[in-house]
Amino acid sequence: MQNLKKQDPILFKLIRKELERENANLELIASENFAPSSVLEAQGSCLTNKYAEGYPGRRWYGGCEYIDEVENLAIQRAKKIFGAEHINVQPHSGSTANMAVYLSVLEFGDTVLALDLACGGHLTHGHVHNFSGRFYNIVTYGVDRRTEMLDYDAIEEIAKCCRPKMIVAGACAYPRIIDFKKFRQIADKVGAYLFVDMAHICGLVIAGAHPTPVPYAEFVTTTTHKTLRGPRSGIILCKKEFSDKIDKTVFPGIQGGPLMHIIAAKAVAFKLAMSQKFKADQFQTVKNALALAASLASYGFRIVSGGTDTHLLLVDLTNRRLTGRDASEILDKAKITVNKNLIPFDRLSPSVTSGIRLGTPAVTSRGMKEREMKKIAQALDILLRLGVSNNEIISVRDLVSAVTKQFPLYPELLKCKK
Ligand code: DSN
Repeated sequence: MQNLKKQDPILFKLIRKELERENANLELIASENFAPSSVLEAQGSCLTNKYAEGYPGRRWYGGCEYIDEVENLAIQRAKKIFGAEHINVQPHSGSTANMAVYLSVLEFGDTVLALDLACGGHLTHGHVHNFSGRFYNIVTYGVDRRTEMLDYDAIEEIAKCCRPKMIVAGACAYPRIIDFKKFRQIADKVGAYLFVDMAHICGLVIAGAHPTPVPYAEFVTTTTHKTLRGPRSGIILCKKEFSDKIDKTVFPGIQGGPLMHIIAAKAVAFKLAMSQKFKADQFQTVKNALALAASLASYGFRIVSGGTDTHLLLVDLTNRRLTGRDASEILDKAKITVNKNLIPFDRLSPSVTSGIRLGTPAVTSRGMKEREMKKIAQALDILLRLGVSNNEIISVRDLVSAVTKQFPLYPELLKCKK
């Protein structure tokens, strides 16, 4: 980044500081990860210069011969890793991917059945201020009060009652395996489309560490930057019969020119996702989440639903007399990054919360294993107590520093002159 350093030293410094922060901190936000350098390079390439409205072979601009090859490569690779009939790689984000699915087959006012945000759903699954909550009649299902897991019989009852045109499955803060086959059966019983947002578990699905929704759902969307470890963006997978509708809704329906540098970076991420290393990392991500949950439970933390099957866990802090907001602030001081999160049937507001969400994708990408998860649990046990002292925070910061130094991030970038 020597040109950036010369021409915009202020911005160069900020990027450098963020690089150092990412390297020095323990990143436990379940939706974050570290894109490989090859993904960053494709994102930073000259493809950012090119307008390419339309689709390969059908563009509104000249000069798209290489751009077409880039997009086709991304599509072919995605088809291979997901086994999908049709792929649109142009959505700028997970939210626009979701918007395109709704707009392709629903009318405004149609009923959509989706997971309640308070039980782990996403904004685009019906939040009152989001387009989804404003355009559609959203009915929600939750988790069972006792098990804190999805209750498919209860979901079926709600579906039979509200007769949705679409059922949305998928979550941001649900730690258990989602049974997509059961969702398909429910959708069939009420004549609804099934739409799965697999953003969080995408990498696990590719590796076979979580069952795939692709055979069961008409529509599947995902972001590409979470467990998949690609650039910040989204894609849509659908059955062939909906390919025209989806493509037309993405462009010209809701987007103009595609971000070709990002599509190129997605193609790189899809290639890397075919490797044995990627597969092993995804299984290790789950093993690490299991180890972290078990270790935290041994310190007396209550893990929502009693554990995890995936890359994330929710920790209820009620018995520690801390809120999620307090916890996240304390952890920040010791360079451990998490997010506060509602737990099912939370009595606190979304900006305070009774819990935190922890995820293992980013620490696993750095090479950490069960041994480090035990150290992280020990650090959380020290920090998440009412009245933790400054000395304790400093001692954990030293522990974090020792662990992160063992697993350097982007070493070639850090070596560059400041
Ligand atoms: N905001 C993301 C998450 O943190 O789960 C979902 O898009």
